[in-house]
Amino acid sequence: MATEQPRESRHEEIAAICERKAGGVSETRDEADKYTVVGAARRGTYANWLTPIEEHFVCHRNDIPDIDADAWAVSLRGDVDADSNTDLTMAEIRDDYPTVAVAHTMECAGNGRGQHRPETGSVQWGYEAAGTAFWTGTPVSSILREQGVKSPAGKWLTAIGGDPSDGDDVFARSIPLSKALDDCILAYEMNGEPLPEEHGFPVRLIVPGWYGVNNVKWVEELRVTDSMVTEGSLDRPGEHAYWQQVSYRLHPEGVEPDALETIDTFDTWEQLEGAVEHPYTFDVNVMSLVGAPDGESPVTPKSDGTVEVRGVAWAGDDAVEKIEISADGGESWANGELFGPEYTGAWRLFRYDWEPDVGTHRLLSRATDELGRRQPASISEPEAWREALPNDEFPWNEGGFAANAYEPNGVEVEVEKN
Ligand SMILES: Nc1nc2c(c(=O)[nH]1)N[C@H]1C(S)=C(S)[C@@H](COP(=O)(O)O)O[C@H]1N2
Ligand SMILES: [Mo]
Repeated sequence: MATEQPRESRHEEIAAICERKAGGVSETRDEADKYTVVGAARRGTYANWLTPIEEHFVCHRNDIPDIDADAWAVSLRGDVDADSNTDLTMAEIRDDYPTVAVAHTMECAGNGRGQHRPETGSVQWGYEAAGTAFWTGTPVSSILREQGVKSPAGKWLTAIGGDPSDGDDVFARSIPLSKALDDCILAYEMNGEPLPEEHGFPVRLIVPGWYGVNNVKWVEELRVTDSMVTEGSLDRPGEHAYWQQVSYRLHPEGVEPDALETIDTFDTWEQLEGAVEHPYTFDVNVMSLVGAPDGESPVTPKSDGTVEVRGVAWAGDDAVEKIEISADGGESWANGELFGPEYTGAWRLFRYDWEPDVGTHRLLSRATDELGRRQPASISEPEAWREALPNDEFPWNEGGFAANAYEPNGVEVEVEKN
């Protein structure tokens, strides 16, 4: 299958992106040499709420398409008004609908894959494939309402990327129509700048709080359907369902998940708890990262003996309720304080006044969301599947998706005498 082939041009693309991003990102190891993957170069990215474009990770499989924005159109297909199987130009998308901005924490579903033991292959992300930006664009609901789409019950929206496939697979991803109508947008700006080409110029889907893969870049078609994309369900050549039904699903080693037309539970964690046998990566699992101290240089406590620990915590489209910090390997935990902007789908900042002794310590952060889900300690052995979560472990899975264990993300900090 084409998706297993290395891609020659990725090295050039990565070099060009790193140059444009001026040191804010660095290349991530890709065992299979397929993806364009750069991640935040420094832990300090996670000491701030807004991620500058320069520090925002990039992840995609095919070459960035060469696009003439004036000629670009987004086709509306499927279960929409028959006489308006329309193609929307960029000018129409910008001018004929309300303009909104949403804050969204983008996290690649493969973030943390590099923490799986044994290794899983593919892109070996540590924690650097996450960032929060403001995305400006048009509500999907405004566009679809005009097409006569009203009730989302049981329906799906499939977004198709215009990136030229390396083989014959189409980059198509389906999300429940209820989510699409709730808060998704077609975005054409990122942090107030025109969308950079590597982030989806001229237009991409933003699915607030859901894993990166759902946020289709270079969107050329939106299709309202009764089921998720399955093989042969799009009226175009090529393989349609690879990115929805084969890749980006959680399963033990050697398992080929069944392609499903629909599921009732989109919450990734609920699927993982058993609601869906081999979960799809939709909303993001609860996660946190310490951004400061960053471990790159020693810290000196202030005159009152404290060091401010600062970071970010997120839980997809659920709210973060609690953040805890440990400096003794998880033996004891102290509550940190959540502060700063509070948008559905974007992370919160946290802080904690740490009173360390002189010496070297490893700081851990652990978040809990409003539904009481807490980051597990570590990633399990490959054999554990349903047994992992009750043991405070994240289940090792063959594709290395959706990991949110806290131990692998700890930071070693040297504290000097003040
Ligand atoms: N068309 C298209 N959209 C895509 C991809 C892709 O390969 N093709 N990669 C997805 C994945 S896996 C991720 S993690 C996000 C990353 O978005 P970013 O590069 O803007 O950070 O884009 C998603 N959208
Ligand atoms: Mo991703």
